[in-house]
Amino acid sequence: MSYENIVLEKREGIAFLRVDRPSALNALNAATITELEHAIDDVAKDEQVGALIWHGEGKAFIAGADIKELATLSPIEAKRLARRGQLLLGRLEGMGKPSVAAIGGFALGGGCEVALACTLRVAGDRARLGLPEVGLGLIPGYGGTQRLPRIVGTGRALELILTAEMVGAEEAHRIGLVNRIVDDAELLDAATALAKRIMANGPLAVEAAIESVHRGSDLALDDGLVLETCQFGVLAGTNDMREGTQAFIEKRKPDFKRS
Ligand code: DAK
Repeated sequence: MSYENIVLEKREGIAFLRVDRPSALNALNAATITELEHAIDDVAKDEQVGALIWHGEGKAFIAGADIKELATLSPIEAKRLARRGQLLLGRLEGMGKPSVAAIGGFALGGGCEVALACTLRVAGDRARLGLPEVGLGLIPGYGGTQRLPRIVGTGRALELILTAEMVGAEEAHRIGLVNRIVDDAELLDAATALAKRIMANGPLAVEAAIESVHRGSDLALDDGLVLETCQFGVLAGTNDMREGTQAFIEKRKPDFKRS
């Protein structure tokens, strides 16, 4: 599939996914969602790719769903598009590889929700994040009401959602909405360094840790602990676990094979 609204590049085991509609501040229309579905599927299946970095062209990460298109949708079309967006972000979150949102500029509405579905978030110092949907007579529809409170807590999530106000990078960092802030000029380098740091670890362990944290947050503590022990047991049977422990004993770097 050739892409018109996104660019997908793979370098050194990292997939760089860039939304490329700068004239609309990278707003997500249906055509872009279709391309993103294809790209995420590609990244998820590609054994050579260990991590994804999602970023945006120009002065926005993503300024949300395409409001001009939204205004033309029938309720059924809106429902279908919303479900496709939710499934897309579920696929991103659950693809078994870490993803880093490199947030340069606006990450609003659906754009903020994309960032929330990424494993980690790095913001450029001029980033502006928010969920302005209630100002449009909507509520966040791509998981914002669910993922935001899990990341920043219910009180802060409700404040952001109900006021519809944007926060800058500093405030986003203070409340835990983003993991790191860097100079805008260093955004991609910082996201890449973070992805590489994670990729130096056992990929099966990274996958299991992401799954344990995400699944576990929906479970009672005891059930989450059982999930953790199951993941632990599965990893104990992998070559990567033997390699990781042996490398420690032999005082060398491990060479993980994802097996
Ligand atoms: N959609 C479409 N076009 C957009 C856009 C958007 N979200 N954001 C910006 N643009 C367009 C502008 O219309 C303008 O186009 P032209 O007028 O030049 O043709 C161009 O991008 C540049 O934008 P501005 O001229 O406005 O740039 P400024 O620097 O002055 O302002 C801004 C930047 C980000 C403050 C402003 O553009 C803005 O407020 N944009 C809208 C942000 C927003 O409200 N985003 C949230 C959208 S709501 C659903 C599932 C999910 C969702 C909805 C439904 N289902 C349940 C159905 C998600 C909803 C959302 O994301």
